[in-house]
Amino acid sequence: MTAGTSTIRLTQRPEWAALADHYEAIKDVHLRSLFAEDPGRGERLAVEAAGLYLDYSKNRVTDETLRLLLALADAVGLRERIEAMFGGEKINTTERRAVLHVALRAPREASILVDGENVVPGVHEVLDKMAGFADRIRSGAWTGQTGKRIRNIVNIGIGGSDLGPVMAYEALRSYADRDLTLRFVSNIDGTDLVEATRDLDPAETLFIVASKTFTTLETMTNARSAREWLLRALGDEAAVAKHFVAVSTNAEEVAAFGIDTENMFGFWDWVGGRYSYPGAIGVSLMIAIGPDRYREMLGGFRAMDEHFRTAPFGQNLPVLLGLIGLWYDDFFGAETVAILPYDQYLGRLPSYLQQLDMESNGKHITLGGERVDYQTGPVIWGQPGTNGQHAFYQLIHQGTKLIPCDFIGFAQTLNPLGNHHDLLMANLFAQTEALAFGKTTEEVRAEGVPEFQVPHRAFEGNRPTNTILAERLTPATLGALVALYEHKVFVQGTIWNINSFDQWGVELGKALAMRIVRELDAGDVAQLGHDSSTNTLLRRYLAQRTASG
Ligand code: G6Q
Repeated sequence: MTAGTSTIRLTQRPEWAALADHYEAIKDVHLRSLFAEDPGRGERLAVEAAGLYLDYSKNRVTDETLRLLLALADAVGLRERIEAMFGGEKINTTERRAVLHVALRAPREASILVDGENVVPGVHEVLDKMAGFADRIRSGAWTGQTGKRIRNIVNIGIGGSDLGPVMAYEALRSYADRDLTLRFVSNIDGTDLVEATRDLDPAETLFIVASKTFTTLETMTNARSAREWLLRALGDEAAVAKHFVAVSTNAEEVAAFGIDTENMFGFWDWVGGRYSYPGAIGVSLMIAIGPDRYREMLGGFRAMDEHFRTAPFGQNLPVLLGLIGLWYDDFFGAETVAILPYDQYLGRLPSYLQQLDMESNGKHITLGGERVDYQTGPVIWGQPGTNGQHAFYQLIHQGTKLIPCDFIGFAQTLNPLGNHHDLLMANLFAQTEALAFGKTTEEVRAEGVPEFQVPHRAFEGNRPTNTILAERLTPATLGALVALYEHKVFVQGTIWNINSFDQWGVELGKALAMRIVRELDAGDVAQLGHDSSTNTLLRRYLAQRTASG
């Protein structure tokens, strides 16, 4: 048995039963009472690490709730599981792999063994190679086939090989070399590649083909079309070596594509796709912000890793975030979590966290192979504030669903402009206040609101939020923030006793379409062997495809 895995069913544990009883006792307690009873609650239920301040006081928890949740974390062996992950044990049991994204940001002198071999020197070798390459692009020393310097970088990848780099590039845009144009192509819809390249000069364009397996249909299809686009302009096959590099674990396929494996940045099977951007998958980001800023980002990841590994659970940001999330998910029946960054640069963070969380904890089979009898991962969604306030916040305030929210904001803006930043942050603070405390009918009446509107303009409140505040959005802050959520997902997956590191549902999607692709190639409507709905849709598609042909 791997350290910390358990054979006791989660719902059979006394700690679970204690939480279920406790839920009955406090489910109707209002945040208004919790704050009234404890004037110091706002300062007390807060914790800070790696430059992030987490205020979790506006949650429907008491000291007893936290005590019971922490007892559950201890009972399932969370501490041992953390050590197992950091120690390189093969905790991804369905794929028999270690789970070592933390090694991607380990310091040079660290030692992490996988099958008796220290993987850290290899990590730094790749980081150094990436840095040398990034410097050559940034300085203009690396030129394209015609001798022109590279001004455009197009990352071709999907899922874990896209969402991390694009999110982090957008987040750190303010630190990027503005003379470089970065684009990210992921969708197999030809529109994505066509629109990304239409205004680019092929002689100044570098493609980074980012694919762990180097077999993913979308990425390989886009990479082949990109090569054709390049060769149409530059003619010479030799141009591929100057205009294509790869990030992959599959040297054979990279070479078969025509990319010099000298220009390949490697990673390892112990890094899951959605956990991979701090390593070679982030090479596009490193080109944009430069190796020094990139290393600062890794420092932020590392600070949160160390905090997660060493801080007592009661003061541990990822543990607290994970436990509080689980409290709503499993006991209040909350189905979703909203991620609401009050920073335009973090516009892609909700999509990134959506994959991180939903692909990791969207599982219903335990490590022991049984079906769970409790809820696992929530639906993750969100948009940057204040835009969402004018769209979907209505439902969060007055709808029938309980939606725990994470608000993320910064004390300083990277773009000072009049009083914009105070207005932005005032909205963040006001939203969390309104969600927690609401507005009673008496308060509404006292404002002189006509009686027929009173029930509509009252707010129940008691809607839970976390607030994460940092001084400024820097590469290090971003690293700490991403690591916070990675470890939060780990905490929850550990308690749910599921494998957060496989993704068989994604594998299914990769295989499913291939049969239909062959049928579309053949174009033979008589040979379709699906259900009547799929057959009819395919026939219609084939008929209209030809008609518009
Ligand atoms: C992530 C998933 C998935 C993966 C993509 C791309 O954890 O496994 O999103 O990253 O399917 O895979 P490749 O990098 O192999 O092209």
